[in-house]
Amino acid sequence: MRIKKVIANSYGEALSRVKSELGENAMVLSTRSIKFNKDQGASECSSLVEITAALDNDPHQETVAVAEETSNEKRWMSVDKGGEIRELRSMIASLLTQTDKAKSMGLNETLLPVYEKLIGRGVDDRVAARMFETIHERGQREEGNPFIGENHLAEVMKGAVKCDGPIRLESAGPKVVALVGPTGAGKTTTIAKLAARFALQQKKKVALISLDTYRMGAWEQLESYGELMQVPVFLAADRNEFSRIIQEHQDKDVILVDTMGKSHRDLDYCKRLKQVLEAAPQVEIHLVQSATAQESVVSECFKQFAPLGIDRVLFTKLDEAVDFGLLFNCSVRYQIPFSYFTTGQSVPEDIEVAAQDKVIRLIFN
Ligand SMILES: Nc1nc2c(ncn2[C@@H]2O[C@H](COP(=O)(O)OP(=O)(O)O)[C@@H](O)[C@H]2O)c(=O)[nH]1
Ligand SMILES: [Mg+2]
Repeated sequence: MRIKKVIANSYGEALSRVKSELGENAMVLSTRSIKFNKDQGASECSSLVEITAALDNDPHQETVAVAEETSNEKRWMSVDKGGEIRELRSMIASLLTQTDKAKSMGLNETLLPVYEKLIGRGVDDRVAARMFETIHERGQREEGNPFIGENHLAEVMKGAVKCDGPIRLESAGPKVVALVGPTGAGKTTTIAKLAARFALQQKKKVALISLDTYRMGAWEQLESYGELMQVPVFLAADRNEFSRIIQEHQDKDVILVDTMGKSHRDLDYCKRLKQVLEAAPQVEIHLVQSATAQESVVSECFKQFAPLGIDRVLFTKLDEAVDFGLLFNCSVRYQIPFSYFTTGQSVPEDIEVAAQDKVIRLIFN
C-alpha cells in the first residue's frame, strides 16, 4: 500500500494530483483544509486543501511508502517490515469508514469542503454525517429543493441545537438552581453573573448557597460577590444544613447553589452531591462546562454528572475557545438544552442566554 499526502489550492486540484500520482484506483483516506495568513500580520486568510490517499499494491512497498510520508507511521515500518500490517490496516479501515460515510451521504466536490469545514471546526464526523443525511433525505422528499450549500446545512444544524431560554422563576416559592461541573469551569463566577442579573437588573429576591466546603477560598469568592450585590450568602456543610437554609428562604424568588470544587473523577462525589441536593424539593441542575475543554473530558463529565439528572448545559469561556464544534456535538449527542453562555471574566456583563444562532455563527464564521 502506498500512502500519499497532497497539498493544493483546491479540492479538485489536490484530487487530480492524487490521481496522476497514484492512479485511478487511489482511495481518499482523509481531507482537511489548512488556513494561514497570506502575509505576516495581515488579517486576510487563505486556505489550502490536504488530501491523504492510498493505493493498495505490492505489500513490500507498503511500509516503505508509509515511512516516507509521515513521521508517526515510522514505527509501523519497523514493526511490520516485510510482514503483517494489521495495525496500519485497521487505522485505514477506520478512516475508510469515514470516507465511505461521506460517499454514502452523496458528498460531491461542492459539499465535501463544507463537510471538511465542519470537521475542521470540531464537529464530530458522525454528528456531521447525521446532518448531511438529514439534508440528503430532505432533498429526496422535497423535489426541486436540492441541497445547495452551506446555508441550507446551517439551517438544518440550527434546528438540532437545543436551547431553552433563561432560568424561569416559579410563581410560588423560590426557584432553586444548582451549578455543577468540574473545578475551574466557571461555576462561582457564573453564579455571581446570574445573581446580578436577577438581583440588580430584575430586582428579584436572591439568596446564594455554597456547597463548596472543600476550598475556603471559593467560599470567600462567593461571599464577596454577595456583599457587592447585597445578596445573602450561606455555606451548607451537609444535607440538613442545605435543607434548613432552603426552608428559611421560601420568600426568595431564586436560590442559586454553587457546588464544591472537587474533581469529577472522585466517584463518590456525585453520589454525595446528589444526596445533598435531593434535600430540596426541586432543584434545576445546570452542568457547567468550559468551551475550551477537551471533548473527551467534557464527555467524561456528562457521564459523571448524569446521575444528578442534568436539566441544562451552560458553556463558559466562549471568549477563549477556538473551535465550537464541541457545543454542537454536545447538543446533538445529549439532547439537553443549553441555558447560558459566558463570554469573559467580567461580572456581571459577560453572560448571555444561549441561542441557536450563536452556536451556528460560531461554527461557520
Ligand atoms: N475567559 C473567561 N474566563 C472565565 C469565564 N468564566 C469564568 N472564568 C474564569 O475561570 C476561572 C475559574 O472560575 P471559577 O468561577 O472560580 O470556577 P469554578 O471552580 O467552577 O467555580 C476564573 O479565573 C474565572 O475568572 C469566562 O466566561 N471566560
Ligand atoms: Mg467555585
